[in-house]
Amino acid sequence: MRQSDGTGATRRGFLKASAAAIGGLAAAGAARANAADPLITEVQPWASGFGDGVDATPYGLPIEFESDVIRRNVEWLTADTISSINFTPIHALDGTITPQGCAFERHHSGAIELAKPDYRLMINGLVDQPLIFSYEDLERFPRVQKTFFLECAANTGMEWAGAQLNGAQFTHGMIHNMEYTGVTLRTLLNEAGIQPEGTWIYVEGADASSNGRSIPMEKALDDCMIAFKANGEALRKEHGYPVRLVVPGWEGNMWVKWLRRIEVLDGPVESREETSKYTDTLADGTSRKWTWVMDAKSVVTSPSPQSPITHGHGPLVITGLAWSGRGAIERVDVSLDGGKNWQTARLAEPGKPMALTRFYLDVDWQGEEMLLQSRAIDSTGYVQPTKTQLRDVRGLNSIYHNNCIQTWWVRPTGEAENVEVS
Ligand SMILES: Nc1nc2c(c(=O)[nH]1)N[C@H]1C(S)=C(S)[C@@H](COP(=O)(O)O)O[C@H]1N2
Ligand SMILES: [Mo]
Repeated sequence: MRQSDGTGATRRGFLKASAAAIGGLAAAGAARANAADPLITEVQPWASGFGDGVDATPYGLPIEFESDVIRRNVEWLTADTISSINFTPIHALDGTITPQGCAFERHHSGAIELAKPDYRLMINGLVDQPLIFSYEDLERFPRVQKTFFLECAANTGMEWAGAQLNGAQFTHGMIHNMEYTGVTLRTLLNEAGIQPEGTWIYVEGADASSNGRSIPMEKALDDCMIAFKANGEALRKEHGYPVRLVVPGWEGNMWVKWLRRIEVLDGPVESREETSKYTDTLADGTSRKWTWVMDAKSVVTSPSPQSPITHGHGPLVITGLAWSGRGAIERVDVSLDGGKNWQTARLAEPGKPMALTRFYLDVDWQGEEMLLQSRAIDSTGYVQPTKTQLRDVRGLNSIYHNNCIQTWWVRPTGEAENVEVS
């Protein structure tokens, strides 16, 4: 395997060298411009008339050729689509921002329609002055903007006992990454005035499930956000329009959508919430709970089962995503041989705390079988564990918080499959 250093100059040299190596045939990555190519020499239908006028789609959708880049669910996972989940098509995306339209959804009682004039947010409990905010009130507080990933604690949860779902979308797609605009939770809590005994908050949504959750005050005052915009535009209905809670780095179930109430309390509310559901089984049969932070994790998004290699031998871009709820991604290593040898991947941009980081590894693929893996290392020095290492601690019966290294078996045909290596 050869690897370019990622600079344009090297890459051009690399393409030229591989063209020469295969004796003047069309090089992988670029064809010689000597054969007549009708797409170059002939006038095409799209150049023989006019295209659409400016108002054809006042709010644009992806072009029809991209119609398979959509959220998908796995029908047998849940009884219906109301209390259910679907998955982000991470195998088909690049960069780090997830467009809202294909960002996975998780609802306990369906996505509700709540108009801004009907929106209210109440802060009560152990505060000096209980307050009720309208949507317009929220817009008048000093605003902040930050990008964070949201990962459902159940992401990769079907993979504990063995390689199961064939595609990065299904194994790792309960994640999205958006640029949020809103106000800090600290600003609103301080507006109400937290009393000294107020050490926890209980947050709930306006939907029938309410998705009530307890959050320690330390986290609430640290970096939580009351968000009303995502990726520059209003939150979509399915992501909590008009207002959702953002809890950076912590499991998705705490990011309450359609946020309606924040109660300041002197302890967690256990009976009313689902904390008991979100426990992690350990190898010795005991359980742990309140594992809120999402540990460092990564996955190769392409090539992968839904994104096979279709372009033949030569230059191949291996790419994927890495993230950590404990800080920024420092480094990502990629292995082509199931974890025996590792190469350091190139980060598209330096990692941002608690946000997705894109990595690339440019290789010269000559049709050899690969056992593709990626391994994330975050700013705390934590290294993403292998599946075996994780199972030694957590056993086979866990659901939540599976952050192990994923393996794709890439065959000489370029097709890929979800596998495990020992
Ligand atoms: N009000 C409310 N908030 C909610 C939920 C819900 O059902 N109702 N689901 C939670 C869970 S389990 C997850 S993983 C995230 C999913 O957010 P998303 O639908 O924007 O992807 O929302 C959380 N917030
Ligand atoms: Mo979740």
